[in-house]
Amino acid sequence: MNKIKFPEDFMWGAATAAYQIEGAWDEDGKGNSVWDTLSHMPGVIQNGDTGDTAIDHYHRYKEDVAIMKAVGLQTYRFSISWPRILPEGTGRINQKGIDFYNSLIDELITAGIEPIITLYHWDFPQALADKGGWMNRASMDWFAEYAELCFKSFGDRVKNWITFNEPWVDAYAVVFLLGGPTIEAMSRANHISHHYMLSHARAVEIYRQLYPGGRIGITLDLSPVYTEADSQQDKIAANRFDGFMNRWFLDPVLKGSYPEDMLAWYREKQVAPDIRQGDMELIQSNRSDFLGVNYYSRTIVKAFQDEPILEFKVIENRDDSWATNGEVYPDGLYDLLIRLDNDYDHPLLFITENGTSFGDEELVDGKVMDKRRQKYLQQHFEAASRAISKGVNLKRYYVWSLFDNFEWIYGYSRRFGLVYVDYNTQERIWKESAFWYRQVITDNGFSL
Ligand code: IFM
Repeated sequence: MNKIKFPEDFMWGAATAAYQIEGAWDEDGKGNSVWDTLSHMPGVIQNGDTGDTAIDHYHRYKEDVAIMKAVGLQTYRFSISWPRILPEGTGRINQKGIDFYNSLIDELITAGIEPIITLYHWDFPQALADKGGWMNRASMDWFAEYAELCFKSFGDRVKNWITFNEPWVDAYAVVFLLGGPTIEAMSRANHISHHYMLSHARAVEIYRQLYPGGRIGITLDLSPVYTEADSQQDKIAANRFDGFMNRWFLDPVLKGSYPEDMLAWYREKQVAPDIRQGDMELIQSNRSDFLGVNYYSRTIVKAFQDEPILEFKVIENRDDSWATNGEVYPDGLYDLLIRLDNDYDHPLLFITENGTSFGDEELVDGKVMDKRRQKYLQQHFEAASRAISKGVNLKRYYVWSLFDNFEWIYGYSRRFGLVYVDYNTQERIWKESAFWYRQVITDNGFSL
């Protein structure tokens, strides 16, 4: 039997996000987010689901922290709902929102669980969306105001911060949902992504002035890219996909500049962002302390000249009978971690999300026998351990997710949790994988 052991200082955790678990969508003075708006539009979310109640974490956070403690989590990643503390996005502060997060943080610390906060996990204030949202260059001032309020309210106890979750999905997914990149859609997404990078840099700058001893980074959804054939054209396409999804964010946050090849490509295609004087200096002087990696799957691409802007085609490689969020490919995590270590000067890495969901998960006799999830996690933990043994500076692992929750446009149809939630009663029931994870944490490893 092969024993996998993690380093002494390695930390195990789980992750969630505000809109996906909190509920209480219009309680205690909270403002609306774009997800409140979207989920109330008929036909947008599967089964007409909304995050109105979600898993009612807003009212049940004490019970939920007790579950985290029982599972043995050493650290917990959650996000703040921007409109819960700033109902109009800027200006007026909602003290009840601040109180909620203070209580949650205190509860975590009392339970011996280290909090790590994501500032922005997609639930953008509707009031700011009405002012042009992230397309508006003023968004970096809005975000700076919000970030500063969070740092000042919670920074005495929270020492690890994530500015953005998966900016690529937030900026570019729409491009694909609407049927592929047009000049207008790509140009828009590139503008938005530049505003994310500026907002990130501003938040890093503010945080460092306030709390020089803490750490601040960003979470990117990264996908290692492969080709099916060995052709030169496909390799060029793979490099472009890598530039489009991975390097477009990795380079600014870790190196302080955009990848030259992508910038030139976007300029040629007339979809480049509007980079103004001083922007790159701001980005350059506020690089991240750590990188949060969300890994779900790899991407296989081939050259496709008929696609007018990016000239690649993603080859569908899903295995929906097995899992959602793509093919199960643990070696991709290994390849990705090694690549980050090599190309970005040995950065401090946290896996801020990794996990899987099944459409057919059921409670039978009070139990959820999710051996598939356990296998999935075990394979990915093993890949992470292999990367660590090669010298990669990976220090934390957050499973997505602790609880079943609202999976965006899929509503409640996909269950990612270690803990099952009965959405009728809000009862939390440990899946088999939660018991297994508790043992992994206790042993700081497992046997294969
Ligand atoms: O649920 C999402 C999360 O909000 C962001 N990363 C991927 C997860 C699973 O799809």
